[in-house]
Amino acid sequence: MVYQVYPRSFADSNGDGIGDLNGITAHLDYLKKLGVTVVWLSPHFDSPNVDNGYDIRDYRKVMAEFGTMADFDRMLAGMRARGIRLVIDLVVNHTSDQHAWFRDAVTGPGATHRDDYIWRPGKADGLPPNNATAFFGGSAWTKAGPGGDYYLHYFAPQQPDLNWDNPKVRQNVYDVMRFWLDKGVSGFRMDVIPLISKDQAFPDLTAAQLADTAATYAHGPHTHDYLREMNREVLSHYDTMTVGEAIGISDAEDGKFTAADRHELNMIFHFDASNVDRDGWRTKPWALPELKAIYDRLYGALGKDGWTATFLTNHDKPRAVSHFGDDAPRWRVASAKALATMSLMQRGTPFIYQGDELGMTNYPFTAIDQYNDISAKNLWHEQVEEGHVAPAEMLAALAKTSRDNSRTPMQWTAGKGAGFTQGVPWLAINPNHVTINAQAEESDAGSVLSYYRELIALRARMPVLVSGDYQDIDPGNRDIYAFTRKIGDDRLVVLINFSEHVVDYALPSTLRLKERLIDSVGAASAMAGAGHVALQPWQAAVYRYESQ
Ligand code: TEU
Ligand code: CA
Repeated sequence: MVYQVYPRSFADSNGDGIGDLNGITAHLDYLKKLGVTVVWLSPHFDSPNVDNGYDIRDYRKVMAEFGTMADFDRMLAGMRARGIRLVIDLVVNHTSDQHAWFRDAVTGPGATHRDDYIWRPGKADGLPPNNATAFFGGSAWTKAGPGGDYYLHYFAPQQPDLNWDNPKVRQNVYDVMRFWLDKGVSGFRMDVIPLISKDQAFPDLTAAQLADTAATYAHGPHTHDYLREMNREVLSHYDTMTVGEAIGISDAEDGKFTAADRHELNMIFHFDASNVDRDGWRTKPWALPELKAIYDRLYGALGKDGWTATFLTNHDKPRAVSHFGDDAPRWRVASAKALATMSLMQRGTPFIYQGDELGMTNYPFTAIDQYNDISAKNLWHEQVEEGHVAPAEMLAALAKTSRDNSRTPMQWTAGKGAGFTQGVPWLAINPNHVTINAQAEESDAGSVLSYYRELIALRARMPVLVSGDYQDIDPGNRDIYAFTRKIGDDRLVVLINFSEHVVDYALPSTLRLKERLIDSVGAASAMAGAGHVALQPWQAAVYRYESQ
């Protein structure tokens, strides 16, 4: 049961408005009580924070705002004492432009670290080496330093891509990994890992390739060679867990990263579910059967022995309840519980993003200056300031999709600063913390938090929920998500009402309910032996069943 901590927004221990490692240490009992067994910590390394830590200046140093190495060691010891393992973020497709390697590289051709990065001359007509675009807008190339060459950056210009074809670079990365593993961390979440290998010819991209740069950049020639080398040289020598952020990778390709006999990674994140309503930066309508089909395809591709990670959101996505549920006061609690049931009862390793266990919602953004995220700011610049999109249209899209929605501070209490900080928070706290907060939910048996604890405990005691077969028993239903999990005689059916009306749901004729294991509403919805269940709006329940 993995819990993602975004350190900047989790808990501020010293009143500077920025979450820190001591703040995490202070809340370890909360994580323990929730039932978390692994923490994934978003980057905690020294960084100028152009992209909130995903631009690393020194891989062996703790970000000053987050604390010291002694604080890190204390946090790790506190986790281990509670049986919680720590997985850290490995961001090695790129470094910060302030990293010592790049500062040397940029001094010109012939610099010691020049070939740690990717440099190419521009085209004769003053254009960059090719037409590749960066995820945060503009060209993926920036001209810098003497010699007039351009360097490659798939993200911001302040995030130059490392040259993985240089064996020295790979050895440096492996040394960084050993440094943290030797300290006692238990693995890595690997940032944009499919992007590390590049087609070094850098041909101009076609319009189709440019329309999906994630898929284009994710298919370099040597990615799997490098991952196998990393496994052989580093991972195989430690007891680790690895999860790759597989942007641009289809579910059919999952096994190339995760099949046990390939010795690469343990699991990867797929983004199809979180992109079900996305069309570039715009949103589009979605229906439940599309979401169900995504899970079905993934399990189909994985086969019986494949393994995956399931998640509803992370620090790059809107809040789960605002995205897939209904965050209006009337349905927020019910729909957050429904989504938790969907995610935590799936096959695979569940990842919970901080605050989701409270049913935290998107922030009510109304103006561009409320945003912190570089991707929102750059999009505004490219689309609105350049006159392509009306401000109101972009503001409406950003309010739904912005990464800042999930980055607002954790809501611990109803008080000023939400129990997150005694100072001025680095990003505004959602005003709804007066009702949505850990303290209030702690003492409420009907809260989202209480329900998460129940679900996690259920999963922990029932192996069928972890590794049992998954089958969607009603894929076309637009209101109800109904799936079974089974191993031998251990048979469970999960029923979730995604609609805002009561549904009298008839089970397949071969299936009879036996015993209710968990229920998000607590209403007596069906008796043993029943063949149908009246499901309240957004109600979710898990039953044992028997086959007739
Ligand atoms: O994310 C990769 C990535 O592609 C996303 O930023 C994507 O652009 C976004 O989800 C659009 O919705 C990883 C990190 O998770 C992210 O925070 C970093 O900004 C990015 O890599 C660069 O390191
Ligand atoms: Ca702080």
